[in-house]
Amino acid sequence: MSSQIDHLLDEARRFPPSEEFVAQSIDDPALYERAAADREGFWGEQARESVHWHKPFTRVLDWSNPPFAKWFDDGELNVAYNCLDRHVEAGHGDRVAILWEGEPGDERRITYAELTDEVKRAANVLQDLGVGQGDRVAIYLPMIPEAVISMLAVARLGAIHSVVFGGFSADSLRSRIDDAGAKLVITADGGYRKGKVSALKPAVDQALSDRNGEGEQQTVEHVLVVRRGGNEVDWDDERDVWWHDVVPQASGEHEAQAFPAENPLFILYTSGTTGKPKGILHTSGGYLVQAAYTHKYVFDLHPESDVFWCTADIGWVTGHSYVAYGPLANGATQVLFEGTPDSPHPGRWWELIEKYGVTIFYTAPTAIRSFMKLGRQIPQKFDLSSLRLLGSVGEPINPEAWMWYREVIGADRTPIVDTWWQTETGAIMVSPLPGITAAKPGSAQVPIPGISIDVTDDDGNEVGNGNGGLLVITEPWPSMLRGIWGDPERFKETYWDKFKDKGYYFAGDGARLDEDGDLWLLGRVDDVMNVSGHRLSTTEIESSLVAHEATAEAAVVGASDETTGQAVVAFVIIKQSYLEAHSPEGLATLLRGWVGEQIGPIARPRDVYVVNELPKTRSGKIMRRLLRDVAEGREVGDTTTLADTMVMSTITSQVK
Ligand code: 6R9
Repeated sequence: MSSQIDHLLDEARRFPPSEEFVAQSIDDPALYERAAADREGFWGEQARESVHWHKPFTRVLDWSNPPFAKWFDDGELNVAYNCLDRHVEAGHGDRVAILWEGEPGDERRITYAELTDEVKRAANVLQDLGVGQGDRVAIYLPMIPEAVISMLAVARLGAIHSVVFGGFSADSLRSRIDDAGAKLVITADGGYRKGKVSALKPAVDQALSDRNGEGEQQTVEHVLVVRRGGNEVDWDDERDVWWHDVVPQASGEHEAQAFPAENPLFILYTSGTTGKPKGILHTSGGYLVQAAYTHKYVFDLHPESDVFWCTADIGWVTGHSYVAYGPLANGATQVLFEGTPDSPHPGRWWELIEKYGVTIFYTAPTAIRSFMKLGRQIPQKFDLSSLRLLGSVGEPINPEAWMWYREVIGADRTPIVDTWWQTETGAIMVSPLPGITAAKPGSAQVPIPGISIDVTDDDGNEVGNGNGGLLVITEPWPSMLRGIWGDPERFKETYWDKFKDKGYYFAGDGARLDEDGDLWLLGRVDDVMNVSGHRLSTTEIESSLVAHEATAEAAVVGASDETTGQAVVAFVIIKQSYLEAHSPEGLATLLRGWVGEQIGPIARPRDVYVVNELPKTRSGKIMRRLLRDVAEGREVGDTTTLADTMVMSTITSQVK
């Protein structure tokens, strides 16, 4: 990738933590030293520090059969006990675990003692419904406390959950239920979304009735239904059970049994670029250790005083590791919110930060950019002075958005941690440590202590500082995926075959190392374009477009082009003030010229389309594949994982 243009790498701004922040921070440079001196020993220490073991492990890592790792494998633990009972036993039962707010504004404040009690009851109910160690339970719920309670109840029994986004269709739900062979589905009648009740139960009914072909085995025995929306639902007396009929009545006594460290904890489906979704499998000990360790040090957590808020849905891996497991394993207090950022008004998130005194806030660049579009006057109406640390996850955060986040939300004072990781990695892998690292806008910077990452060429050779290539993980890590559910071949093929000789994990992301050795993520490798023999990154051109005052959001794709091989095609959302004063043609000329100046003529988009929305998944990732279809004049492909399936027809009509 040597012919890439190094525009992003010119970033010269540095933001070291303030003296005040450093003075109170738990981050310690010795973490890096200890991890570098004895990696496995370091993980052993973290595992003993952050997790309670019913039976201590004697071996940290078994890597005798790569890529199938075993961590802490002769140890035994109960994941739910670690997130609940032990905090109560340590005298923190009265500490608030969850500050929940529903979309209509209803509230629930749940202490660790109450949460423990509720999970014990739910675990007893699940047991009565036949759930035991190793059984799969599908969870299809809105962001209500029962979502977290269900996950923990499943974990408590040594069973395996598979959380499916509440926004996914009956079809997606059915394929996930079938692939995992789920025995039980936990759902709700409906949940609130943008002022209305959006029904969930009908999708479950449909998923369980649509049996296509004879081969399909119905594995689901029961559906446990939480009443949330109050909407009418169809009922199957044999199969369906109301949560409120059984959980409050169940016994509050439930002793957590210990399970082996490698007992599976969850399956989470992630869309592949081709083919059916992959069921990413995580196990108990290593996953919990790294989720807790990263939540503690990356967010500089003070569990007795911080109020943490991760805005991710539990249907995303970020919701697993930084809503359910990390914060609860660390005994933190956190906000859980059912609604969307802009309902009933565009300042809803900032209002919640003010109301609950949130100190650590973790969200996605897509959300930050949409707030930028609305303007700083909205957050400025609220008191955000409780915030002391901000985090970003899900995509590269362009320097422009990073600066806005820091200045407008963080009062030009809070550190920002840009955290790189994946469903497959289970927990954060690359991130600044806020009490130590001098942050650089747009760069995720350095592997956290204990993690070994490199950037290599196609043959696995290090590219060295100042160069770009492929992001690889060179050593196994505790929260690594243990496989793809039911498909060990695909697991090897997708992640390990590319660098088989070296034994590296291939992440599928392009990255560059700058002269300081800091990492810059460039997007999925499939999104890299080749224009007249130059490899250009979508991220870089998007960052340039967003750096122009007129642009609120941008997505760039490579479309086949007779002369240049591929051509840069940009889809941009323009800020209202510019939209009123300029024609779409004028704006396209303006932005083409801007990118040409900022990066170089080779990066100048062939086409710039002004649109009012971009196609995104529920976790906020732009689906460039669909835009490529539009740019190449093809029929638009599969849109089932989009948050809003109407977006593509709007874009297609705007482009014509
Ligand atoms: C946690 C999560 C994983 C992919 C990953 C990469 C992108 C995530 C990022 C980032 C740049 C960051 N990604 N965090 N890119 N900077 N800080 O997002 O998991 O949904 O599995 O997505 O997201 O491309 O490979 P997942």
